[in-house]
Amino acid sequence: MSQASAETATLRTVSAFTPGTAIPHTFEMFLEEIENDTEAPIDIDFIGGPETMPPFQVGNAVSNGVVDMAFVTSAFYTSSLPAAHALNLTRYSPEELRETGRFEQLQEMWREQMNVHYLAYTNYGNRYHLYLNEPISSPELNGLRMRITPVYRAFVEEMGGEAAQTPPGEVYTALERGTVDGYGWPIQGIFDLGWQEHTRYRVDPGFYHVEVGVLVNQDTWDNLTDEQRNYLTEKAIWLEEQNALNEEINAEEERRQAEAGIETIEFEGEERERYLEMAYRVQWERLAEEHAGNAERLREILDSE
Ligand code: 173
Repeated sequence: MSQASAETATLRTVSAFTPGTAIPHTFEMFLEEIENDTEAPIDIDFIGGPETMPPFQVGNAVSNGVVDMAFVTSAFYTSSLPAAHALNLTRYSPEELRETGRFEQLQEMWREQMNVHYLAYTNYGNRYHLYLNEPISSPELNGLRMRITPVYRAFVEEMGGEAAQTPPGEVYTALERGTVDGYGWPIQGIFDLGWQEHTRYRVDPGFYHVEVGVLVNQDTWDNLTDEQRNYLTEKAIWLEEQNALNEEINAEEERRQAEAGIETIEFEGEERERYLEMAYRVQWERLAEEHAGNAERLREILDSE
């Protein structure tokens, strides 16, 4: 961080998602808000997206201070904070997390384990789906190879699919070459990188809550003035309010996907309930197996009454 004057701090910022696409849409509104505010005690030096830094390295970069701020999903930094992607399984909205003190517990954990301040939870209200090029008639993926991140791995494997992890930037080529039969991705954004050209089906319902966070390096955060921290926190709450836009955006994406000829494979009734129940159960189980301590702590914060 550079301190131009006592009043203004400049935060070097990266994004794990391509600028101008659906996922960073509200984050870019937040950057613009700050940029357009002539009174802002914060300057943002936006360095760029995945073209400037591989998405799975962004968490590490904000953790060790190579950058001051990052827009990144928890599934991309599980090597820095194991089980971080339990955030996707939250029973509570960001607003409810804040009201009940759970947000502070998350911040404590992110500070202790990753040396970052968890500033804002974006993309809540957006949901993950499976997309396929082969039809299925029940929640089974036997013989199918799916592009995944840690968000989808346990669920895909539980259904008998083979899981292949790639960053978003490699999905198009994998589909074009047929090295995968499908992929996991939110309802928003498949048009941004041209994936509709190689997508025949979307599986409904969507599952989990998409989480993409704004993280600030903890040393940077500690060196800000109270005024600067309060300013960023206010803007973060404003940013989380923009999650309300997702309902309408989701509907528009569904419409566009149908128009592009993507058919829906929809599980209904009891099968739908079983599909959703399985999604949550197998992910909590996987997290508990692999990272018992963090999984237990996160389950208490995100999933307890
Ligand atoms: O599929 C992914 O790359 C992924 O895990 C993700 C997470 C949040 C938003 C978009 C994609």
